[in-house]
Amino acid sequence: MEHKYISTDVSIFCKGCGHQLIANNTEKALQKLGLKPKDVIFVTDIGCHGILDKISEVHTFHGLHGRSGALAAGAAMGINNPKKKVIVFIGDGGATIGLQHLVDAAVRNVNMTVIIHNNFLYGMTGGQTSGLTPHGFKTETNPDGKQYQNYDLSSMLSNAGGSHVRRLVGMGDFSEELYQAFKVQGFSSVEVMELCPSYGVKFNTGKKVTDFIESAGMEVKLFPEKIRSPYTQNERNIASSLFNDCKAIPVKYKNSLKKPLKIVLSGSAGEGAQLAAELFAEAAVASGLNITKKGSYPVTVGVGFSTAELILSPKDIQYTGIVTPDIFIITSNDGLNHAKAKLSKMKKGILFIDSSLNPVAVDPGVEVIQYKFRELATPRSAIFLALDVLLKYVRVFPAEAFENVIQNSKIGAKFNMEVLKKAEVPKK
Ligand SMILES: Cc1ncc(C[n+]2csc(CCOP(=O)(O)OP(=O)(O)O)c2C)c(N)n1
Ligand code: SF4
Repeated sequence: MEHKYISTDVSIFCKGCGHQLIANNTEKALQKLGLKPKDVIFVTDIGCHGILDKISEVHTFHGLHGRSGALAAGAAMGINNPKKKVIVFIGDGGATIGLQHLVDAAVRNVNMTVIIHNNFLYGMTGGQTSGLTPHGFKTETNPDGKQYQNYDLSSMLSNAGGSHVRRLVGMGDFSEELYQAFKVQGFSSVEVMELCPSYGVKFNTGKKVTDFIESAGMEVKLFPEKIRSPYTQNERNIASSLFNDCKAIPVKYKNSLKKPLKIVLSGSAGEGAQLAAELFAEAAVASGLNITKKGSYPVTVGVGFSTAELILSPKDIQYTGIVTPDIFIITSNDGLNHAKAKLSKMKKGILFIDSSLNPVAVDPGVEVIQYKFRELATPRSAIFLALDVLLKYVRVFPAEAFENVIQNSKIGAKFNMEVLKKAEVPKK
């Protein structure tokens, strides 16, 4: 087995849940497809099916309930690369909420596969009725059975023009059917019919999934395939995209990093934390490292905290979250207040903190470096100075790389480089 996409040795759903079978069959189908895990993107959303993220070993994006279809369509159109595979995992509840997104993706024949986990109810919230719940099916909200018909999602997606649309009963090995769908260039969907053992079976004792499929007149089949081109680059080019203007950054510097390094910057909105992190990331790439950057700030973008999380690594970075940082930089009171919870998890590493801030209690294993970042560099450039001092102190890549990136950036002309160049390095 060359690659792994889902850790199927861990069971994350209730015992007997069909979602686990979908996960297992997806893993098998992807094995057959043979893409590198880096070329596979799972888009999930809210619901039991969405906890698949926990055991995924590919790119994942978890969206709002019902929105995975739209998010995946955006990703697929933006990536616009037939060698990448975008797969949506959505429940019947989510498919009800995001129906138009799915239909629209089929209309455009967006290059993605949608796996609909149709257990006829909202599983995660206790078994309520969804738009795909068949007539007569009993749920938490319709204990006497739903009084009207479900809509036939697969028929709708097929009629909308999706290249490859299939409905199947989620039992045994259906990896070949998933593989056939994954292979399609264009829109494909597999509606997997299952019963939720925790609610569906409990409310509908003695009934089988096939009883409801039959009484609703839903066909279990591959719907007539459409020979259509997928939504293509020509159409995408006329729209703006985050992927336009991406430039390759040549490697000019060396680094000494042997394992991932997790850095959190925490300052105030309007004081450059996000830009500093982006320029730092560019310098890290120019030093041959992989890096991820996540930004977080309140919706009121001009006030309050602004934090950035950076992971640097000599190897691929599979997960971009930071639970325990190795290095924390705090340059303002807003930053300090926001940082407290995460800071309390640190048992070792380094805290660079502005000297003007009140002392903060940290684990004795954490080295604390107080520095006059705000006073020496002004509040607007304090985080830049802090990152420069960090590089000179821990020496993962040359501070020169960061300084050059700043100088060549949009703020370069006005930036006081002297304050970085003259920065004193704390004594070890
Ligand atoms: C916009 C929004 N509405 C409602 C909820 C509450 N909610 C969480 S999970 C869920 C049910 C999910 O059901 P389904 O999509 O069928 O997936 P399943 O749990 O059956 O896999 C709901 C309604 C939510 N999280 N977000
Ligand atoms: S509640 Fe139902 S859908 Fe959710 S994991 Fe349990 S069995 Fe599966």
